Amino acid sequence: MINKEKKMLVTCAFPYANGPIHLGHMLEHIQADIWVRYHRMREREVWFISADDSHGTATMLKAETFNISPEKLILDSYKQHKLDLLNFNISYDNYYLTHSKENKFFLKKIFSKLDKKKLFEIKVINQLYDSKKNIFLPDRYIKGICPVCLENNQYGDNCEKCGSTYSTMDVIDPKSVISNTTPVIKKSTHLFFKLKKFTKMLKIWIASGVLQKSVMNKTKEWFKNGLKNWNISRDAPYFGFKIPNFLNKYFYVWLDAPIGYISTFKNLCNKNNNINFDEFWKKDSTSQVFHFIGKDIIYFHSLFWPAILEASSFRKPTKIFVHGYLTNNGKKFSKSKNSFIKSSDWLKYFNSDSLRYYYASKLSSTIEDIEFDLKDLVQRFNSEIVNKVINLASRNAKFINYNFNNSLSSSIDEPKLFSLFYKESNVIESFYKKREYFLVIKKIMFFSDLANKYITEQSPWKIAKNNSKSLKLQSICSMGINLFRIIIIWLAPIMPDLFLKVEKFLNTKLLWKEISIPLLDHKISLFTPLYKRLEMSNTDFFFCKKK
Ligand code: NOT
Ligand code: ZN
Repeated sequence: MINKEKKMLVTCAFPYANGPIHLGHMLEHIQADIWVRYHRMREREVWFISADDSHGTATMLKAETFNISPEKLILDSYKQHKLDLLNFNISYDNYYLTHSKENKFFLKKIFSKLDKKKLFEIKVINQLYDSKKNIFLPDRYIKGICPVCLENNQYGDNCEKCGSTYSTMDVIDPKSVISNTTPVIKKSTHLFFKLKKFTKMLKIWIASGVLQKSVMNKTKEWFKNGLKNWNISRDAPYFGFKIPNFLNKYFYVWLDAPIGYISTFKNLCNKNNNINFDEFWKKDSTSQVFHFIGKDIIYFHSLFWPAILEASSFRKPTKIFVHGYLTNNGKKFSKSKNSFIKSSDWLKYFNSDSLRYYYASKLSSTIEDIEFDLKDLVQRFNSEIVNKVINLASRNAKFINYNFNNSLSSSIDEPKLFSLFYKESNVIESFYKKREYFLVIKKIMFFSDLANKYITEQSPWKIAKNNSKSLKLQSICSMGINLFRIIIIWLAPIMPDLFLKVEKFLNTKLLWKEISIPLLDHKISLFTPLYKRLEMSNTDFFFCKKK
């Protein structure tokens, strides 16, 4: 029976089609997947979706460099990305793409609603234009000297050295990244969404507790400076959806990307008759919508997106969960030149649970960055998962398997210790709900130590020497296996592969709601090593190439 609490829709930000899925992306997909798996285990109705972000100048230019059409590029990426995510057990109910008929449909519908409400203004603006390549240059395709601190080689809209943001028009000695020529200034007509009109609504909405505190404080600065209307059009050549009745103009990728949350869900509803689209997206929906995003795209999700939803009479998100960056030596993972690991490369050397475990052990509900340290990961997986958790099973299983014909005892050796364990579930539940996964891991390690200490004190190997069939021996080892079972139920949202292996080993389904019921008079399977230790060898290449 599905539980009666509100239905949930959970999303991750859409990875761009123009690059591979890397370990930076995985931080978010894993964070969200753990949360979703936890709620599913508690029998909540939860739908989990994401998609490829197909459109934009970068996709178009990337396709050009490969000499293929953007359509081919995005389909190839889509297939690969979907597989990459699946290989990390990210349990999407639907992983779609924004270049879809559903997305076009909702984009047009929303656009025409906004247009009827006169929420666009037309403005002629100056923009930098690459006259060799015949293309208007997005900010990211301009490099030059920072107008604030005079640092060389900075992007067209912000300086990585001093952190200032500025208009591309102010960059000193700008160069086109595409052709390395000096761009010229050219006028072009654009459509601006009147974001300013939504200032009051957004202030109230943000104050209603939809954001973490630190994120909310960030938005205060934006309100202080006044919200600016938002350019939602782009000049041809562009890869995206065309704007109706506006010659040679396309919708900016950042307008159709969030609409992808709606259209990806719609595509899921088309495939599954048990889900009611309106129940999730109509204005007064009582279902919940949660977006997991990185801190670089707060502006889009806390201002543009709710304003668009309000204007087009859809519901707004229940909460937006923002996380920090994955860093290596303090630098953002995807940017720093020597720390770029594709998720498909990871799996050539390591299992997916190891990364999931490492991230969980560092993830909290804050927006602090998370430092990735491969040595630390290997060491923790080996000492915590292999030496503590798995060892707890192996040291007890061998007696149950060989001395007792796989049978667990008919009573619990130390009921008090057993109840001490399962009663801690409440605490672990609240850590999961609050996304304080590092606390989940701390607790689990504390209890793994406790379980191992119990076994060491009881020393079943000593009893076995004198009486290899003694009931006491069976009961101690069964106790060890039962404590292991609780630990694995707690770990399930984090380590789904391990969880499945243990279900086979214990020869039963492991359910959260049955955590307090021990396995007694029950036959387990033969124990086989669940995970080997990770080795550091042959991984040097991880940190030296960026494609
Ligand atoms: N592709 C974007 C990025 O920054 C994220 C798009 C988020 C998708 O990687 N949905 N929305 N909004
Ligand atoms: Zn600067």
